[in-house]
Amino acid sequence: MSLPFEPPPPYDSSRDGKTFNKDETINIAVFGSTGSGKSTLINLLTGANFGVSSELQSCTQNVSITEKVNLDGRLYRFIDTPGFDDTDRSEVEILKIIAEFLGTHYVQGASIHGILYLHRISDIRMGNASRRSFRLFRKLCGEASLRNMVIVTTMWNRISEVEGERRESELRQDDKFFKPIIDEGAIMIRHDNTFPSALQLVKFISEHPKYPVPLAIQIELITQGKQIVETNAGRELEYELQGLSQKHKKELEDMLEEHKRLVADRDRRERDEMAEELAQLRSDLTRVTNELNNLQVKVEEDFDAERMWKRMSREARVITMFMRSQGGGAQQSPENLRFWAALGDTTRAAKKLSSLFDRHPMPSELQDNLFNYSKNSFNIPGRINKELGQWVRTQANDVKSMEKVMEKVVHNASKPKKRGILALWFG
Ligand SMILES: Nc1nc2c(ncn2[C@@H]2O[C@H](COP(=O)(O)OP(=O)(O)OP(=O)(O)O)[C@@H](O)[C@H]2O)c(=O)[nH]1
Ligand SMILES: [Mg+2]
Repeated sequence: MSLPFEPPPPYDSSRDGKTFNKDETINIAVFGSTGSGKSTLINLLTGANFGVSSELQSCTQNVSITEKVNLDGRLYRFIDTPGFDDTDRSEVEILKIIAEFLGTHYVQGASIHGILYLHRISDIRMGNASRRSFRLFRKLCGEASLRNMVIVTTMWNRISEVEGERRESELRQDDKFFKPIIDEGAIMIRHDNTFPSALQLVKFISEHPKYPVPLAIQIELITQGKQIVETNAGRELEYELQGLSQKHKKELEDMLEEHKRLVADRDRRERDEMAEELAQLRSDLTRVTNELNNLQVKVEEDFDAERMWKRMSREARVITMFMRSQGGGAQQSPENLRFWAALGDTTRAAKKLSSLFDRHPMPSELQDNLFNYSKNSFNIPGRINKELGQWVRTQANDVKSMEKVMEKVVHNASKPKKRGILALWFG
C-alpha cells in the first residue's frame, strides 16, 4: 500500500534557525482584510494573475495556491485568501472557505512555512470590523504559528512618512492590535509595492527559518476531528454573533415599545419614520440569526459518514506507516512516538486496533494520559512516551496481520455499503 502523504512531523524547537532544505518548497499563506493588497503582492512575486479589485469591492472569492516560483534560487508557493470583512459574503462563509482549504492542505501533508498578515497603513483607524477580523485570524492561527508570522504594512504611498511612522508605532503598541503577537515573536515589515520590497518579505521567511507548525485550526479540524463551530475561531465567531444578535434584539424591543407609544399618541409622522428603521433592524437581526445557524449547523448525517470514512482511511494509513517504520519491533524513536501520539485521533484508532487484536490492549491509564496530552499539545511527556513505546513493542508481532487489516479497511472504505460496518470499528 503506498502512502498518500507524509504527515507533518511534530514541532521541535531545536530545529528552528536551521535552513530549510534546499529543495523544499516554501509555502507562504497571505491573510489580511479585504483590499489590503494580498493578491497584488502575490501577483508581483509570481507573475500570477489573481484578480485585483478596486478598494470598495472585495475581489478574491476563494483560497488559491500559486504554482511554484523560483525567487533568488529558492522555490515558493503562495496561498491567497479572501478577507474576513468581505463585502459580499459573511464571516461565516469566509471562515468555512478558509478552514476547508487549510484542512485539505494539511491532510495532503503540506506545511505552511510562513504567514504574511497584510495591513493598510493608510487606514485612519482600526474599526470594529478590522479588529474582529484580526481576532478571528489569530484564533485561526493559534499561538505556535506566531513565530512564523510577518505583519506587512501596505499602501505607504498614500500617506506622509511622518504620519505613517506615527501609525506604525501605534500599531506596534496597541494591545488590541499587533502588540500581543509581536511580543510572541511575530515581526512587522513595511512593503512599498515594489518587487524588491516584496522579495525582501519572503526572504525574511526563508532566511529566518522556523520549523513550520500547523495552524491551530488544522489541528482542531483534522487531528481532533472538530466541527468548524467547535474550533477556537468558530467559537470566537459564534460569541461575536451572539453578542450582535442580543444587541439587535434589545434595540428592536426598545423600538417596538416606542412604536406602541407613538400609536397611542396617534403620532403618524414619527411612526412612519420609525417604520423604516424597524425594517432595517429586523433585517439585521435576520441576517445575524441566519449566520449563526449557518455556523452552528453540524455536518449532515450522510456527510458525517463521509468525513468519518476519510478520517478512518487516513488514520489507517498513518498507523500502517508507523508500524512499518518500526520494522516489526525495532526500537521506537521518541520522534516517531511523539508524532504518532500527536495525532490525537490516531490514539483512538490505536485503541480500537488493540481491542481488535484482543491480545495486548493498551492500558487504560495510558490511553487516558495520551488522550489528554495529545488533545492540546505536541509535547507528550517522556514518561508517557516510554510507556507507549513499551506497549507498541508488545504489538510488534502483529505488524503483518495489522497491515492486512489496514489494507482491508482502506479497500472497504471505498465501498459505501461497508461504511456501516466500519463505523462499528471506529465509531
Ligand atoms: N497604493 C497602493 N495600492 C495598493 C497596494 N497594494 C494593493 N493596492 C491596490 O489596492 C487595491 C486592492 O488590492 P487587492 O490586491 O485586490 O487586495 P486584496 O487584499 O487581494 O483584496 P480582497 O481580494 O478583496 O481580499 C487594488 O486597487 C490595488 O491596486 C499598495 O501597496 N499600495
Ligand atoms: Mg485578493
